[in-house]
Amino acid sequence: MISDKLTSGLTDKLTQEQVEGVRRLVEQAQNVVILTHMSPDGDAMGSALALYWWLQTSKDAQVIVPNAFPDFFDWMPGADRILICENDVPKAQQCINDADLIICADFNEPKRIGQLGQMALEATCPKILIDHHLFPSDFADVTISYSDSPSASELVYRMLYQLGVKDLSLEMATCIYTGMMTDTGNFAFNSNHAEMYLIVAQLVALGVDKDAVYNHIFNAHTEGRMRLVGYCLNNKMRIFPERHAALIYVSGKELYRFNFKTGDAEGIVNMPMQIKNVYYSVFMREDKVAEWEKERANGSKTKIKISMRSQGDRPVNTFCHDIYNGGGHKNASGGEYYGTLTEAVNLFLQNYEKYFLQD
Ligand SMILES: [Mn+2]
Repeated sequence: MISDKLTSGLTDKLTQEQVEGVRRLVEQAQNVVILTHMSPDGDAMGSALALYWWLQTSKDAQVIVPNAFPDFFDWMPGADRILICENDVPKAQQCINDADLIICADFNEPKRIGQLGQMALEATCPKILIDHHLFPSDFADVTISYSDSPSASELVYRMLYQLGVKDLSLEMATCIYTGMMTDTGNFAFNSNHAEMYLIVAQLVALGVDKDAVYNHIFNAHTEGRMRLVGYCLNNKMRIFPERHAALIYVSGKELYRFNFKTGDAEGIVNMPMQIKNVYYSVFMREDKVAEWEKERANGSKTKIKISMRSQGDRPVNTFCHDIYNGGGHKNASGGEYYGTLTEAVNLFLQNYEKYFLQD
């Protein structure tokens, strides 16, 4: 049970209209599908699975993700019940056809999640969006979008709290904690929010083993990943001192040498910022063009995935938006480029001085 002692001081973030909207749509639904974003991270998994554990006590609930999630999320409660759309498109379509409510967690635009997003847009049932990315598209019946919230998982907690859900199960609490922890780099960025720690206190009181969650996520890498990190930092990192920037780019061939698996590149983009005076970091890697992307790829066989990070008042989302058809948060953004790695790197070299501050 949520203890009043630990939550006194927690303000209501959601409006009454949002809370009542969710209450009404959830009450009316029997078959709920929960969707989250491509290449699911801890917050995507955490927010979606927390919603799943909440709903499954009284309804049929199914989490569907567009593509596979990294192995280091296998331990999460409910991870084994997730449907991966890419592996079984007809089944995903069937679930969406049967749904009488769709909840979208941790993404702002259905078109960003490939064919699964298209299915969701075409579905006639009501939709709820719960997210913390900028510029949500207007497709949901209830839109809970707060870009100042550090994680979608925290918004799920706040929503449940405001709905008056008092008995959070350990599964729900663990999933919410995982999302809060991963989207803040274990409370190292986006984490100057006093109320965040009231929620963490509550989750720990509910039984979450936060040390174990940390170990599951941060101390569970493959040997290949560890060696890839070493290679990237030693052989591939370029520093641009006059713009306080670092760039790492790796080809598919290089990744193959390290037995690359989904999730193995996670967090590499953050590492160059451990260097004094480096405030911008860019990581690029080659990827295959997925089936559903073929049209967008316009004949290209490779896609370059671009991640950018920055510190403080140095936005990277405009760079990602303007040059790499992406976007995201001010200090954490991503984009993509269909073509060769060299072309993507050249675009960076041609533009970084325009977007990155000198001091
Ligand atoms: Mn998130």
